Amino acid sequence: MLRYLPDSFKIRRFTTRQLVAVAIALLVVLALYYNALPHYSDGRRWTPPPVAASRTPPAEWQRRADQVKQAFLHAYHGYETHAMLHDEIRPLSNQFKDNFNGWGVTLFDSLDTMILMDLNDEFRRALPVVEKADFMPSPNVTNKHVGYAPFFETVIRYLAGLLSAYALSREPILLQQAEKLGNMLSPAFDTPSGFPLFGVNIAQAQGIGSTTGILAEIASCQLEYTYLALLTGNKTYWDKADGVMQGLAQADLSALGGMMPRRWNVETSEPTDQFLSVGAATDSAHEYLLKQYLMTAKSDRTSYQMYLRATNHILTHLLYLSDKRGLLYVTDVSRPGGGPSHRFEHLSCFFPGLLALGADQLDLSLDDLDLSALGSEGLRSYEILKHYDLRALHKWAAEGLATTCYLLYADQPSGLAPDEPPPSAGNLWIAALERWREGGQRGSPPGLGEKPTVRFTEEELKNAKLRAIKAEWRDYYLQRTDYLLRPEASTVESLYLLWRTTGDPIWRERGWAIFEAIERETKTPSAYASIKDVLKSPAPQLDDMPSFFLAETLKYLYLTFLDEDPLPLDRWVFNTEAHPFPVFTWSSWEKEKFGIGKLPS
Ligand code: DMJ
Repeated sequence: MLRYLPDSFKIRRFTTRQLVAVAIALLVVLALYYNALPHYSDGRRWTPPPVAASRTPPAEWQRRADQVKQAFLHAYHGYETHAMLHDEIRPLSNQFKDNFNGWGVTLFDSLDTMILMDLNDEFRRALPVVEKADFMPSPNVTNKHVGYAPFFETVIRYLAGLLSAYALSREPILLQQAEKLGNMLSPAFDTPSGFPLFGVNIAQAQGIGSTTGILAEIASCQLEYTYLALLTGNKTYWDKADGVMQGLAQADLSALGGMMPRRWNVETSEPTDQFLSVGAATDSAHEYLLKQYLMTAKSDRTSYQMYLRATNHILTHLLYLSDKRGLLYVTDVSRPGGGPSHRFEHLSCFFPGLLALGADQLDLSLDDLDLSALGSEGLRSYEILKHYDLRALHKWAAEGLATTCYLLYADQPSGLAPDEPPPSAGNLWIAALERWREGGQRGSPPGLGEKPTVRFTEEELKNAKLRAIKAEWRDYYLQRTDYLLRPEASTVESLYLLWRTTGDPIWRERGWAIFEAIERETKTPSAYASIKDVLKSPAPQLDDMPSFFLAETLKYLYLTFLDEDPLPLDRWVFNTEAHPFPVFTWSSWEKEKFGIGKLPS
C-alpha cells in the first residue's frame, strides 16, 4: 500500500512488516478491551456514555437562580397555605405535621433564605409569628419528641435560623427570640461534663436524655452558642460552647489517631465506642471543628488542632477507591485496625465541601500540628502525609468525593440520589496515592478526573438479570431507594463549595442538573415531596417535605447560580443547617455594642 502514497507521505522509518505487526497488536488490545466490557446475555456490549461538557452563557445563570427562587416560593406558599404554625407541610395530602416541637420549624428554618432571596413580603409576614413564639411544649407534637425539645435539632434549625436571619436583617425581635430560646435550651448543658443532653423539658427547665450521647448531637452547638455570646455579650453562652470543645479535646483519642468516635458518656466526657465515621451521628461534629475556627477569625486553635488530627486520620484510613470505576468514597470502621465496612453513606456527601472549604480558607500545614498530642496512630498518618502538600491533598479528596456524590445522582433514572448508603468494596486511597507519588505523579491523582455515568435503561430496569450485570459495573448497590430532599444527598452543599472554591463551572452545571431533576420528580401542586424510589421516573412521591429543603437545599442551589456572591466564604460560615453566621471581626461594631472583648481572643 505504501507504494501508492506520494513520497512525502511515506513513513520511512518503518518497514511494511513492522507496521502490520503494530496494527495487529492494536487490534488485539482493542478486542481484549471490548471483551472486558460488561455485556448483555444476548451478546450486545454496553459502553458507558460519554460525559457531556456544557458551556452556559452568563445571563442564563441569573435565570436559573430565579427559577430556584420560584421553587422556594412555591414550597413556602404551600406551607403558608396548608401548614402555617405547624412544623411541616405534607405535600401530597396538604395536611401538616408537628415533628419538631410544633413551633413552625419550616418558617424558622426559612427566614434567612427569604432574606437572601429578597422575599420581603414573606419575611414580613413571618416576623409576627416569630414574635409570638413562646417555645413552650405544644400539644400538637405526636411523634417521639413528646414532652421535650430535641436539643440538637432545635439548635441547628430554630436557634440558628433566628441568629442567621438576625445577622442578615438586624431585626431586633430575631435576636430577642434567639436569646430567649438559647436560654431555655441551656438546661441541656447541666451535666458534670458540660456535654449537652439529648433534650430539654422546657416547661420544667430540665435536661433529659441517656448518659450516652451521640457525637453529632453533642458537638454541633458551638457556632450557635458562640455567636449568641458575641451578640448578647453574655459570656455564659461562650463558656457552654467552649466547655464542649475542651471536653472533647481532653479525651484520650491516641488509639483513634485523634479522631472523635461516635458515642460518648455525657457525664465523664469519655468516648464509649471506637466507631469512626463522617456519616450519620458523627457528621456535623467534624464540620464544627473547622467552622468554629473559621467563625472565630481563626482564634479557636483547639478546634483547628482537632480538625487537622481528624482529617489526617480520615485521609489515611477512611478514604477508599472502588474497584472498577475508581470512585473515591469515605467509609467507616468500628474499631482501630478493624476492616472498613465499605458503606458509603450519602449523608457523608457534606464532607467534600468541608474539605474544599478548609483548603480554600486555610494554609493547612502539618507544621501547625501539635505532634505531642498525636499518639502512635496519628504519628503513622503524619509520616505518610508529610510527603504531600496537605492543601493539595484536601483539594484532591474534595474533588474526587464530590464527583462520586454527584454520580450517585447522575446514575439514577430519576436523576436523584438514594438516601441509604450503598455498600461498596475497594482499596485504600492513600495506598494508591503513594504508588502514584512514587511512580513520578504521572496523570491525575487516583480517584480524580471525569467518570462516566452508569444508568439503567428501561429494559434493564424490567429485567433483573440485565440489571445485575450493569449493577456490577456501577460499583455499588442500592440499599434504600428513597430521596429525602436532603442537601447532602442532594450533594448541593458540596457542589456549592466546590464551585466557589475552584471556580470550575462543572460543579455549577452539576447543581443545575440536580435542580432540574428536583423540579421534574419532586414538585407537587402545593410544594415538593420526598421520593420513594429513585430508580423510577416519574418517581413515586412521599407525603413529606422536611424543613431543610428550604433552609439548605434550595439555599445552596440559589447561591450556586448567583453570580454575585452575597456570602463570601472568608466572611461567612454556614452552620450544619446552612444558616450563615458572620466571621467575627474583633474590632467591628459588634465589639462595642455587645462587648466582644469579654470573649477570649
Ligand atoms: C440537616 O438537618 C443537617 O444538615 C444535619 O446536620 C444533618 N442532615 C440534615 C439534612 O439532611
